[in-house]
Amino acid sequence: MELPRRPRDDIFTPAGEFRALRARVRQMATGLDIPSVIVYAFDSRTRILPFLFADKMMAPAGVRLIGSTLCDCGLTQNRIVLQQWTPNFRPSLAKIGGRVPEMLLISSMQIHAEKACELIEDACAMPLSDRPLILVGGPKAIYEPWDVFAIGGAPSVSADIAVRGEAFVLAQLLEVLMDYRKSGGTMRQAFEHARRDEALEDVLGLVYQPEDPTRAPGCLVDTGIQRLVDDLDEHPPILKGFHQLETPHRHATLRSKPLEINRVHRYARIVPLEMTKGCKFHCHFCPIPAFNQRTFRTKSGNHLADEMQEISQNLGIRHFFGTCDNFFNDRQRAIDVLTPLSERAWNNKRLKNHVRWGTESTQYDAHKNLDLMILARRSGMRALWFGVEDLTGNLVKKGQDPDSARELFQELDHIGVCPMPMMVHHDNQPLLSRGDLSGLINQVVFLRKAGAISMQITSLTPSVGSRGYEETFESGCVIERVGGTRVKEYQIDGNHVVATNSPSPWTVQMRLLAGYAAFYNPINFLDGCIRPRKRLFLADVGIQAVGMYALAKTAVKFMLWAGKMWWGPVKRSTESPKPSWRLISPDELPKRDASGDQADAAAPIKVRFA
Ligand code: B12
Ligand code: SF4
Repeated sequence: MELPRRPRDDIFTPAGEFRALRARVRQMATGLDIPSVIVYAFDSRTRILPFLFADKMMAPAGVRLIGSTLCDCGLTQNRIVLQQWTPNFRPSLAKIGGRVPEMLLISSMQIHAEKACELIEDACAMPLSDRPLILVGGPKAIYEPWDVFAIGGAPSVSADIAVRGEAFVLAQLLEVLMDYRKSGGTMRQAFEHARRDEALEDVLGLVYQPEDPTRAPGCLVDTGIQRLVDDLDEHPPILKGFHQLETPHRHATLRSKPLEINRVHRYARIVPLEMTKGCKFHCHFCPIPAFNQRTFRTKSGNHLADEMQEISQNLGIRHFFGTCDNFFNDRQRAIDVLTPLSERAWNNKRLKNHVRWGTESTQYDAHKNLDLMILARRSGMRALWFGVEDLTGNLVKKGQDPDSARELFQELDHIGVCPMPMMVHHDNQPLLSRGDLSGLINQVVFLRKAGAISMQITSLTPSVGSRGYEETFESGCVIERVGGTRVKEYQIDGNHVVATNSPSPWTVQMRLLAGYAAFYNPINFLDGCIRPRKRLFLADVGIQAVGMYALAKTAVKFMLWAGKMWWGPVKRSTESPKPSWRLISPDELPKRDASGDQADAAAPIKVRFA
């Protein structure tokens, strides 16, 4: 099911509120020293084409923004641990400035959730007096918050709060907690007292257990859908997040100091940068429009130019990946972003000569704005990823078609922007077709000829939070168990085939492999060398070489999964996963009895430390 949306006139926070909120919290945090550790959960079993190398070269934008927000709220003692760099880290052994962290903030996608749960389990094994306040955010908490409570059926192994919103929600939460924490105790105690006083109920976007679980057994309090910050320029300064990164290592503890700023570029070679958010389409397998409450938000071109310049000058990083869902979603906004980027210059060189960036767009919108591609190139754009899905529109129709793809790719090739298509393979698509373009390999070959530089092929997978999620399960195609073993969360990545009606699902996995092999192969590599693409020669042969290497590694994983499915038995499910807890609004929570030791809801008690 999709996330609900707020009433049209109540989607956004008031303009300037995010900045003002941070200033208020900063004031409250004056003189307090609250160490926190932020962890990006990462399951290395997900390392597969097409992100085999990119995944380790990035310091994700979400955790950086969380770190910047904490810092801008006056909580400056933080460490950001990326599990892809520091896989053995254990929160229970963490010390920052010799002190046990008061907050553990975990960010997780669904595919990394097992690792997130292990982190929670480790923190929950600490004595209660030391245990940090555990917050979980990111896609796992947004779409399936219930999974981070009573992990493995153990009530004591739980996060304290699942945050279903963006950094603004965290700042709002901090404002409430600081009111308690400033008079003493720890952040976890502040949370317990705030919850007891019902002070968290006005912070939209939180899920937590009721203070007294017997008041609503099996229920979690859900404070409602978040408000969004409309103007992304309101976000805190970008560099703050980079100052908090943990140096990559294989120890379970933290280093005494964060990674020196002048060494960040050695590890974080590509910077994911928030540029725009949202998409006007409504594909049945995608949760993005609903998460954004069908809005489209951007940073201004000048703000982005400032951020790129700052990062380039201070960190020496040249490559950026815009975390857009559909960059060309709105023509005017695209112009407003691209123009200042193309005009920015420092040290007598234009921005495009200092940095390069790429992002995502639909093929339809990019083609509609073909005339803007030269401006895009002048602004430093060097690659554009397209959700082509299926060129024939058999899976989803969003204006894509072979002719416009060819025209677009050729234009991009001509001006020096790499076209990077992303395909979704589905049951109605044959591997090869005759006389038309419906076959997967036909499309891959067609796109390669049209100028594609890279290729992503995923299989249609139920995406939690999307319109078609439940329907996919109910259609009976979703695989629940293979060889008696339950499909794991890390396998729900689109790379492992986990949803197909095919009587031989292993063949579908092998089709993905064949699709990749039709793109990354020695013939295409040699072709790229002999008949070089004018402006994209290096990118083409480089990506072919890396792609072939990554394909060899991916093939092993694909074949193992295909082998398991071949051996079987494959058991499918007809029921979508049900939440393990019921989410109730604060109003549904049975009120406390005025007699007894629980306070009357009408007169909430305020517990403060002396
Ligand atoms: C950029 C991106 C990537 C990049 C970089 C990922 C990275 N490590 O940074 C690349 C291309 C590598 C990538 C890969 C994949 N991605 Co991706 N990706 C995105 C994208 C477009 C933007 C993410 C981002 O940086 N946003 C900007 C930052 C600032 O926002 P944010 O991450 O959402 O974080 C905010 C909040 O979530 C919250 N928050 C986050 N963490 C925490 C923690 C706490 C404690 C708190 C309080 C708040 C909080 O606050 C943050 C700031 O406001 C999102 C879609 C989207 N628009 O969100 C998909 C998305 C995250 N990806 C997704 C998927 C499925 C994948 C892949 C599996 C795709 C594939 N088939 O291969 C792979 C996985 C690779 C791997 N092994 O990890 C899904 C995850 C779905 C889910 N339920 O988990 C998303 C949501 C897209 C979708 N389908 O909806 N991805
Ligand atoms: S075009 Fe892409 S981002 Fe937009 S709804 Fe469809 S899949 Fe999601």
